[in-house]
Amino acid sequence: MASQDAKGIADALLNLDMDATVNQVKSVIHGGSDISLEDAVRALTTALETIGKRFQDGEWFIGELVYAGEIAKAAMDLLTPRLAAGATRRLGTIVVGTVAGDLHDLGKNIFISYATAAGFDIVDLGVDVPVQKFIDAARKRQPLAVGMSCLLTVTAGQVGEVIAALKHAGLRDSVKVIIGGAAMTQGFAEEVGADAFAPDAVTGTETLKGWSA
Ligand code: B12
Repeated sequence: MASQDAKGIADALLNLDMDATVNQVKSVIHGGSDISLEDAVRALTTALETIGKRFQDGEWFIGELVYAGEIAKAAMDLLTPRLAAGATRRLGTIVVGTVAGDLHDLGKNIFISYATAAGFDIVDLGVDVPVQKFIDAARKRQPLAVGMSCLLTVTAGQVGEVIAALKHAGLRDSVKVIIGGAAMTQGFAEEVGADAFAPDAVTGTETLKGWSA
Protein backbone atom coordinates (compact mmCIF):
# COMPACT_ATOMS: atom_id res chain seq x y z
CA MET A 1 0.00 0.00 0.00
CA ALA A 2 1.37 3.46 -0.88
CA SER A 3 1.24 4.50 2.73
CA GLN A 4 1.05 8.29 2.35
CA ASP A 5 -2.23 8.27 0.42
CA ALA A 6 -3.73 5.57 2.65
CA LYS A 7 -2.65 7.49 5.72
CA GLY A 8 -4.22 10.61 4.23
CA ILE A 9 -7.61 8.90 4.02
CA ALA A 10 -7.33 7.43 7.52
CA ASP A 11 -6.23 10.81 8.95
CA ALA A 12 -9.06 12.65 7.20
CA LEU A 13 -11.60 10.30 8.81
CA LEU A 14 -9.86 10.52 12.20
CA ASN A 15 -10.00 14.33 11.89
CA LEU A 16 -13.74 14.03 11.16
CA ASP A 17 -13.19 15.91 7.91
CA MET A 18 -15.99 14.86 5.55
CA ASP A 19 -14.74 16.89 2.54
CA ALA A 20 -11.15 15.70 2.81
CA THR A 21 -12.19 12.04 3.23
CA VAL A 22 -14.61 12.11 0.30
CA ASN A 23 -12.22 14.05 -1.95
CA GLN A 24 -9.34 11.67 -1.29
CA VAL A 25 -11.58 8.68 -1.97
CA LYS A 26 -12.73 10.32 -5.21
CA SER A 27 -9.10 10.81 -6.15
CA VAL A 28 -8.47 7.05 -5.64
CA ILE A 29 -11.52 6.24 -7.79
CA HIS A 30 -10.42 8.56 -10.59
CA GLY A 31 -6.87 7.20 -10.62
CA GLY A 32 -5.32 10.28 -9.03
CA SER A 33 -3.75 8.28 -6.25
CA ASP A 34 -1.19 5.49 -5.98
CA ILE A 35 -3.39 3.28 -3.85
CA SER A 36 -6.06 0.79 -4.94
CA LEU A 37 -9.76 0.83 -4.08
CA GLU A 38 -9.10 -2.04 -1.67
CA ASP A 39 -6.34 -0.04 0.03
CA ALA A 40 -8.82 2.81 0.51
CA VAL A 41 -11.29 0.41 2.19
CA ARG A 42 -8.46 -0.90 4.39
CA ALA A 43 -7.53 2.66 5.38
CA LEU A 44 -11.13 3.43 6.34
CA THR A 45 -11.37 0.15 8.30
CA THR A 46 -8.20 0.92 10.25
CA ALA A 47 -9.45 4.41 11.07
CA LEU A 48 -12.83 3.03 12.22
CA GLU A 49 -11.09 0.56 14.52
CA THR A 50 -9.08 3.41 16.04
CA ILE A 51 -12.26 5.46 16.43
CA GLY A 52 -13.97 2.52 18.19
CA LYS A 53 -11.04 2.32 20.64
CA ARG A 54 -11.11 6.08 21.27
CA PHE A 55 -14.78 5.79 22.15
CA GLN A 56 -14.22 2.85 24.46
CA ASP A 57 -11.35 4.65 26.15
CA GLY A 58 -13.60 7.64 26.79
CA GLU A 59 -11.57 9.94 24.52
CA TRP A 60 -14.43 10.38 22.04
CA PHE A 61 -18.14 10.79 22.61
CA ILE A 62 -21.21 9.56 20.84
CA GLY A 63 -21.64 12.63 18.59
CA GLU A 64 -18.15 12.17 17.16
CA LEU A 65 -18.77 8.47 16.69
CA VAL A 66 -22.01 9.03 14.80
CA TYR A 67 -20.42 11.65 12.54
CA ALA A 68 -17.43 9.38 11.86
CA GLY A 69 -19.98 6.77 10.81
CA GLU A 70 -21.61 9.20 8.39
CA ILE A 71 -18.27 10.09 6.83
CA ALA A 72 -17.31 6.41 6.52
CA LYS A 73 -20.66 5.66 4.92
CA ALA A 74 -20.28 8.47 2.38
CA ALA A 75 -16.84 7.12 1.47
CA MET A 76 -18.02 3.49 1.27
CA ASP A 77 -21.01 4.48 -0.87
CA LEU A 78 -18.55 5.84 -3.43
CA LEU A 79 -16.20 2.85 -3.26
CA THR A 80 -18.58 -0.13 -3.18
CA PRO A 81 -20.08 0.24 -6.71
CA ARG A 82 -16.55 0.61 -8.13
CA LEU A 83 -15.39 -2.48 -6.28
CA ALA A 84 -18.34 -4.40 -7.77
CA ALA A 85 -17.48 -3.20 -11.28
CA GLY A 86 -13.87 -4.34 -10.85
CA ALA A 87 -14.71 -7.89 -9.76
CA THR A 88 -14.14 -10.30 -12.61
CA ARG A 89 -15.95 -13.43 -11.43
CA ARG A 90 -19.41 -13.69 -9.88
CA LEU A 91 -19.08 -15.92 -6.84
CA GLY A 92 -22.66 -16.02 -5.57
CA THR A 93 -25.26 -14.02 -3.68
CA ILE A 94 -25.03 -13.16 0.01
CA VAL A 95 -27.96 -11.80 2.02
CA VAL A 96 -26.60 -9.52 4.75
CA GLY A 97 -28.17 -7.59 7.59
CA THR A 98 -27.74 -6.34 11.15
CA VAL A 99 -30.12 -8.21 13.45
CA ALA A 100 -33.31 -6.73 14.94
CA GLY A 101 -32.73 -4.20 17.70
CA ASP A 102 -29.19 -3.43 16.56
CA LEU A 103 -28.43 -0.29 14.55
CA HIS A 104 -24.66 -0.72 14.11
CA ASP A 105 -23.73 -0.89 10.44
CA LEU A 106 -20.14 0.24 9.98
CA GLY A 107 -18.68 -3.27 10.23
CA LYS A 108 -21.43 -4.76 8.08
CA ASN A 109 -20.78 -2.15 5.41
CA ILE A 110 -17.05 -2.82 5.47
CA PHE A 111 -17.72 -6.53 5.08
CA ILE A 112 -20.06 -5.75 2.16
CA SER A 113 -17.29 -3.78 0.45
CA TYR A 114 -14.76 -6.60 0.79
CA ALA A 115 -17.23 -9.26 -0.34
CA THR A 116 -18.35 -7.08 -3.26
CA ALA A 117 -14.74 -6.55 -4.33
CA ALA A 118 -14.20 -10.31 -4.26
CA GLY A 119 -17.13 -10.83 -6.66
CA PHE A 120 -20.12 -11.59 -4.45
CA ASP A 121 -23.52 -10.06 -5.17
CA ILE A 122 -24.84 -8.56 -1.96
CA VAL A 123 -28.44 -8.16 -0.89
CA ASP A 124 -28.14 -5.63 1.93
CA LEU A 125 -31.16 -5.73 4.22
CA GLY A 126 -29.83 -2.84 6.32
CA VAL A 127 -30.01 -2.61 10.11
CA ASP A 128 -32.63 -3.66 12.68
CA VAL A 129 -33.67 -6.53 10.40
CA PRO A 130 -36.56 -8.68 11.69
CA VAL A 131 -36.20 -12.47 11.52
CA GLN A 132 -38.89 -12.78 8.83
CA LYS A 133 -37.09 -10.36 6.53
CA PHE A 134 -34.00 -12.61 6.53
CA ILE A 135 -36.22 -15.60 5.73
CA ASP A 136 -38.12 -13.83 2.94
CA ALA A 137 -34.85 -12.71 1.33
CA ALA A 138 -33.31 -16.18 1.64
CA ARG A 139 -36.36 -17.75 0.01
CA LYS A 140 -36.53 -15.20 -2.79
CA ARG A 141 -32.82 -14.82 -3.58
CA GLN A 142 -31.61 -18.37 -2.82
CA PRO A 143 -28.23 -17.05 -1.65
CA LEU A 144 -25.03 -18.96 -1.05
CA ALA A 145 -25.08 -17.56 2.50
CA VAL A 146 -26.92 -15.40 4.98
CA GLY A 147 -24.61 -13.02 6.88
CA MET A 148 -25.66 -11.47 10.17
CA SER A 149 -23.97 -8.64 12.01
CA CYS A 150 -24.58 -8.30 15.77
CA LEU A 151 -22.74 -5.97 18.14
CA LEU A 152 -25.05 -5.94 21.13
CA THR A 153 -25.25 -8.79 23.62
CA VAL A 154 -28.96 -8.03 24.15
CA THR A 155 -29.67 -8.79 20.48
CA ALA A 156 -27.45 -11.87 20.16
CA GLY A 157 -30.49 -14.13 20.60
CA GLN A 158 -31.78 -12.88 17.25
CA VAL A 159 -29.01 -14.78 15.48
CA GLY A 160 -30.24 -18.11 16.84
CA GLU A 161 -33.81 -17.14 15.97
CA VAL A 162 -32.93 -16.50 12.34
CA ILE A 163 -31.15 -19.88 12.15
CA ALA A 164 -34.16 -21.63 13.74
CA ALA A 165 -36.51 -19.86 11.31
CA LEU A 166 -34.32 -20.90 8.35
CA LYS A 167 -34.64 -24.49 9.53
CA HIS A 168 -38.40 -24.14 10.03
CA ALA A 169 -38.74 -22.72 6.50
CA GLY A 170 -36.79 -25.69 5.08
CA LEU A 171 -34.00 -23.41 3.89
CA ARG A 172 -31.17 -24.22 6.30
CA ASP A 173 -29.69 -27.08 4.28
CA SER A 174 -29.32 -24.95 1.16
CA VAL A 175 -27.84 -21.83 2.76
CA LYS A 176 -24.71 -21.21 4.82
CA VAL A 177 -24.79 -18.86 7.81
CA ILE A 178 -21.91 -16.54 8.70
CA ILE A 179 -21.92 -14.13 11.65
CA GLY A 180 -19.78 -11.20 12.78
CA GLY A 181 -19.69 -8.17 15.06
CA ALA A 182 -18.54 -7.43 18.60
CA ALA A 183 -21.18 -9.61 20.31
CA MET A 184 -20.28 -12.70 18.26
CA THR A 185 -17.62 -15.35 18.95
CA GLN A 186 -16.59 -18.71 17.55
CA GLY A 187 -18.13 -20.40 20.59
CA PHE A 188 -21.41 -18.58 20.08
CA ALA A 189 -21.45 -19.58 16.40
CA GLU A 190 -21.08 -23.22 17.42
CA GLU A 191 -23.75 -22.88 20.10
CA VAL A 192 -26.39 -21.49 17.73
CA GLY A 193 -25.39 -23.64 14.76
CA ALA A 194 -23.94 -20.98 12.46
CA ASP A 195 -21.48 -22.30 9.87
CA ALA A 196 -18.86 -19.66 10.58
CA PHE A 197 -17.86 -16.73 12.75
CA ALA A 198 -15.81 -13.99 11.10
CA PRO A 199 -13.66 -11.81 13.40
CA ASP A 200 -13.17 -9.38 10.51
CA ALA A 201 -14.30 -8.67 6.97
CA VAL A 202 -11.25 -10.20 5.32
CA THR A 203 -11.67 -13.52 7.13
CA GLY A 204 -15.40 -13.48 6.36
CA THR A 205 -14.77 -12.95 2.67
CA GLU A 206 -12.19 -15.76 2.60
CA THR A 207 -14.69 -18.11 4.25
CA LEU A 208 -17.29 -17.21 1.61
CA LYS A 209 -14.78 -17.85 -1.16
CA GLY A 210 -14.20 -21.31 0.29
CA TRP A 211 -17.92 -22.03 0.19
CA SER A 212 -18.23 -20.71 -3.34
CA ALA A 213 -15.48 -22.91 -4.77
C1 B12 B 1 -19.48 2.83 16.42
C2 B12 B 1 -20.28 2.34 17.59
C3 B12 B 1 -21.57 2.85 17.74
C4 B12 B 1 -22.20 3.83 16.74
C5 B12 B 1 -22.71 3.02 15.55
C6 B12 B 1 -22.62 3.79 14.24
C7 B12 B 1 -22.97 2.89 13.09
N1 B12 B 1 -23.56 3.50 12.09
O1 B12 B 1 -22.72 1.70 13.07
C8 B12 B 1 -23.35 4.44 17.61
C9 B12 B 1 -22.82 5.66 18.32
C10 B12 B 1 -24.61 4.83 16.86
C11 B12 B 1 -23.55 3.33 18.64
C12 B12 B 1 -24.73 3.18 19.35
C13 B12 B 1 -24.86 2.27 20.39
N2 B12 B 1 -23.89 1.46 20.89
CO1 B12 B 1 -22.20 1.14 20.00
N3 B12 B 1 -20.43 0.90 19.50
C14 B12 B 1 -19.74 1.40 18.51
C15 B12 B 1 -18.27 0.87 18.62
C16 B12 B 1 -17.44 1.91 19.38
C17 B12 B 1 -17.54 0.54 17.35
C18 B12 B 1 -18.28 -0.41 16.38
C19 B12 B 1 -17.69 -0.27 15.00
O2 B12 B 1 -18.31 0.28 14.11
N4 B12 B 1 -16.43 -0.73 14.85
C20 B12 B 1 -15.71 -0.62 13.56
C21 B12 B 1 -16.13 -1.77 12.64
C22 B12 B 1 -15.36 -1.65 11.31
O3 B12 B 1 -15.76 -2.97 13.29
P1 B12 B 1 -16.81 -4.13 13.62
O4 B12 B 1 -18.16 -3.63 13.89
O5 B12 B 1 -16.19 -5.03 14.64
O6 B12 B 1 -16.90 -4.96 12.24
C23 B12 B 1 -15.85 -5.78 11.78
C24 B12 B 1 -16.00 -7.25 12.19
O7 B12 B 1 -16.66 -7.40 13.42
C25 B12 B 1 -16.68 -7.89 11.04
N5 B12 B 1 -18.12 -7.90 10.94
C26 B12 B 1 -19.06 -7.12 11.51
N6 B12 B 1 -20.30 -7.48 11.12
C27 B12 B 1 -20.15 -8.53 10.27
C28 B12 B 1 -21.09 -9.30 9.59
C29 B12 B 1 -20.65 -10.35 8.80
C30 B12 B 1 -21.65 -11.18 8.07
C31 B12 B 1 -19.26 -10.63 8.68
C32 B12 B 1 -18.77 -11.75 7.84
C33 B12 B 1 -18.32 -9.85 9.35
C34 B12 B 1 -18.78 -8.80 10.14
O8 B12 B 1 -16.16 -7.19 9.92
C35 B12 B 1 -15.98 -5.80 10.26
C36 B12 B 1 -14.76 -5.25 9.52
O9 B12 B 1 -13.61 -6.01 9.76
C37 B12 B 1 -18.51 -0.43 19.47
C38 B12 B 1 -17.30 -0.99 20.20
C39 B12 B 1 -16.86 -2.33 19.63
N7 B12 B 1 -15.92 -2.93 20.30
O10 B12 B 1 -17.37 -2.83 18.65
C40 B12 B 1 -19.67 0.03 20.38
C41 B12 B 1 -20.57 -1.00 21.02
C42 B12 B 1 -20.88 -2.14 20.06
N8 B12 B 1 -21.78 -0.22 21.28
C43 B12 B 1 -22.34 -0.51 22.40
C44 B12 B 1 -23.54 0.09 22.90
C45 B12 B 1 -23.96 -0.31 24.30
C46 B12 B 1 -24.28 0.98 22.11
C47 B12 B 1 -25.59 1.67 22.51
C48 B12 B 1 -26.61 0.81 23.27
C49 B12 B 1 -25.15 2.92 23.29
C50 B12 B 1 -26.22 3.69 23.97
N9 B12 B 1 -26.16 3.59 25.28
O11 B12 B 1 -27.02 4.33 23.30
C51 B12 B 1 -26.14 2.13 21.14
C52 B12 B 1 -26.99 1.01 20.50
C53 B12 B 1 -27.94 1.49 19.49
C54 B12 B 1 -28.57 0.27 18.80
N10 B12 B 1 -29.80 -0.04 19.12
O12 B12 B 1 -27.91 -0.37 18.02
C55 B12 B 1 -21.55 -1.58 23.16
C56 B12 B 1 -22.23 -2.95 23.16
C57 B12 B 1 -22.07 -3.62 24.50
C58 B12 B 1 -22.72 -4.95 24.53
N11 B12 B 1 -21.97 -5.89 25.05
O13 B12 B 1 -23.82 -5.13 24.12
C59 B12 B 1 -20.16 -1.52 22.45
C60 B12 B 1 -19.41 -2.86 22.45
C61 B12 B 1 -19.33 -0.43 23.22
C62 B12 B 1 -19.07 -0.79 24.67
N12 B12 B 1 -17.98 -1.44 24.98
O14 B12 B 1 -19.86 -0.47 25.51
N13 B12 B 1 -22.45 2.55 18.75
